[in-house]
Amino acid sequence: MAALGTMTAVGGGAVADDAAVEASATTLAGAANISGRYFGVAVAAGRLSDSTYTGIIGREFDSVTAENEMKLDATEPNQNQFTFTNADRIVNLALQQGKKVRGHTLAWHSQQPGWMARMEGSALRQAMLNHVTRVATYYRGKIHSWDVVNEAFADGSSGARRDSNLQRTGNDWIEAAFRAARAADPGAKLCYNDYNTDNWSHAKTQAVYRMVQDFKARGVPIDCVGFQAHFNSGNPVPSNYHTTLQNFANLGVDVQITELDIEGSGTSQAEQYRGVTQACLAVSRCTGITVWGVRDTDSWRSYGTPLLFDGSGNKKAAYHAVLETLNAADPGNPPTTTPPTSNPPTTTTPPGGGCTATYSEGQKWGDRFNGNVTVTGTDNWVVTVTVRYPQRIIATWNTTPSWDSSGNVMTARPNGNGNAFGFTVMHGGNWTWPSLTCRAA
Ligand code: 9MR
Repeated sequence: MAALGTMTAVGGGAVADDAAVEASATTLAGAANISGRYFGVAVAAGRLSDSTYTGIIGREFDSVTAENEMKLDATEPNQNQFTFTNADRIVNLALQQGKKVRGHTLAWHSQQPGWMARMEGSALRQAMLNHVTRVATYYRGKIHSWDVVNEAFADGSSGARRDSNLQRTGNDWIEAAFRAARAADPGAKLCYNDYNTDNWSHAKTQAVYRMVQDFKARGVPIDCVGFQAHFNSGNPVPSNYHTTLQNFANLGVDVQITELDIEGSGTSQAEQYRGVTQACLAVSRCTGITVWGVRDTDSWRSYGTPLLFDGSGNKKAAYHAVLETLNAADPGNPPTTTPPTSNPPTTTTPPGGGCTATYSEGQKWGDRFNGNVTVTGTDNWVVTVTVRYPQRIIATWNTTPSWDSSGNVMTARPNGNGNAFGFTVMHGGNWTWPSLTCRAA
């Protein structure tokens, strides 16, 4: 057999022998990317000065979720006063490193600021929709997937909605939140996220399933369902987990494992992590996995040592099980890993614009690529970036763009006095360069 790990170079003309393409990745994200998936982690702003912590994040993961910093109490501590400082520290770190960001969360019964927790009725409904709109608008273009609504169903056998001040505003509060989120950020995938929805036969799982089925039937904008996947001995990984993920995917939504942690240690923990990873890999619409923290000591339930790295940042057996499983994935269809060699011209200078916008390629991955725009000319110009279906811009940096209603056209200029900005495109197999125009503002 040929040597391992030799990938055909772009434009090299050689056709890779399947048996030779046993490329083995050495990081979680690298291994997840083999099958076009991402591997994410929950990040706490308060730990960003810990270099072991940031080193592992930088190396292993290609998606981040703010563990608490985008929640309602953090982003709107007083009504209509929004603070994004801590959330931005996480978002900017991620985008600078070409990582995706999962937004968590826009509407939730828990971690509400005091003013909201005391509200009811139509005032609360309005405040909730305002929150969704303002936060999703602020992060427009930067969020891969939003947990629009979190944990809205009751535990136990009732299959009912969870009682909360939001639920008491009327049963349609969830769809109202999704519609507001779609209007605010048409490029983000919109997810419903919950826990204890892993076992297909549980009433809560069935209830969420029926809601998603109803939303799809009535055209409520929902793109994905998040399965938190907090497991322990009382709530082990169910044997029908794959069935659950597949059944939801069959409704026409993506599924994502959003907060994975499994209490335990050693081989037993490692095998449960392997099972969850295999279940996701077996469902083509399971697009990625996020673990809920880096090291055991970073976990919200550190006593259960539920994560992939120990307190010193060493890889645990569970880490190796996940890496090995991801590496064994069938590359399937997609990913598209080979970008085309010919592209449109790098520069577009529209007549009378008085400015030039130049595109240059950034990093490329199986599912997305980065692009950079440099602008020269007199002050007060604005650049239009158009991407082609099924491409979507999922993140931007050094710019605060606005969007047309299709979500395909972004109007942007560099922040401050800068002359460059950048963005990440999910390409869906279409590697065509975005087209640029530049005009006087
Ligand atoms: O990990 C989060 C922890 O730091 C917070 O104290 C807690 C407060 O509710 O929220 C934790 O994250 C939760 C997530 O936002 C939603 N699903 C359950 C997670 C674990 O409790």
